[in-house]
Amino acid sequence: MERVLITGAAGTIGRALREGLRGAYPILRLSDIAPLGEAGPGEELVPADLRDLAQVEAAMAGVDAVVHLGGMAVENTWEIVHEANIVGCYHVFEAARRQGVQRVVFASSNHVIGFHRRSERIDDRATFRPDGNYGLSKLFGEGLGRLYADKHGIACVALRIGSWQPQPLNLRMLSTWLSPRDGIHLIGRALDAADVHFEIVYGVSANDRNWWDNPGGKRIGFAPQDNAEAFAAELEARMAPEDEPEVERAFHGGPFCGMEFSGDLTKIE
Ligand code: 15L
Repeated sequence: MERVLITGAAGTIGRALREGLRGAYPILRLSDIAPLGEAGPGEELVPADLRDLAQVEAAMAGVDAVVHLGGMAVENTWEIVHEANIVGCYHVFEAARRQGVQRVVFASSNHVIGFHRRSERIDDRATFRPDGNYGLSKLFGEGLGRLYADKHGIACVALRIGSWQPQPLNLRMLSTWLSPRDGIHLIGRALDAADVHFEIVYGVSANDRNWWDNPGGKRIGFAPQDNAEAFAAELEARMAPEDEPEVERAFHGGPFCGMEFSGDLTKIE
């Protein structure tokens, strides 16, 4: 692979990836609407607004693979999520098709399956249970990945990222934590693995309390090394499960499930 594009390269994961993939491919092309600083050796900077298809297409010219991290990374109003993650993500896949890009690595999220109960262990075939506008937009992105793989032959790996943090910050993250080291390795495998058509892979470290089986991860050679359990004693000394509101601690998606919740907890299987 000669040239790899990263959208959202100025964001948290984007900045870590810029460092982590340095030298892995001859050219790393970085794109964002936020400032990207100076181009380093082997880097190209191509700013683009995901809401503008022509700009996204220009950023995609001559690219072999794209890691799509851009857009809204947390819950927000429908209008904002729609523009950034529905329209923006469509532009990424459509620009990739028009420019002959071979592979899209799509940063999806655990919030696609957020309303599964924590008592349930799931895998990549679990029913979609989005927990807000953001989760719904990631579900749409996974749908785009599937469509463009089947209809246009663009390989796609959708990464259902858990909690990308330097270390777990609360008890939920003892299950959902993805260390930056494992995250960079994961994205590298998603770019380099052979024989990919469409895969859904959970982005989670080797946590003892993990809720997600990951056959797609095995298929692409993802072998996480970090385990959130190393932080468990310290977190449990400071926090109790009951500190999490009832709705949040019932489901995989945690706080996203609790936002604007007006449902009936007893009716959610
Ligand atoms: C995500 O998808 C978000 O981007 C991030 O901000 C966290 O909320 C994470 O999920 C999580 O579930 O911890």
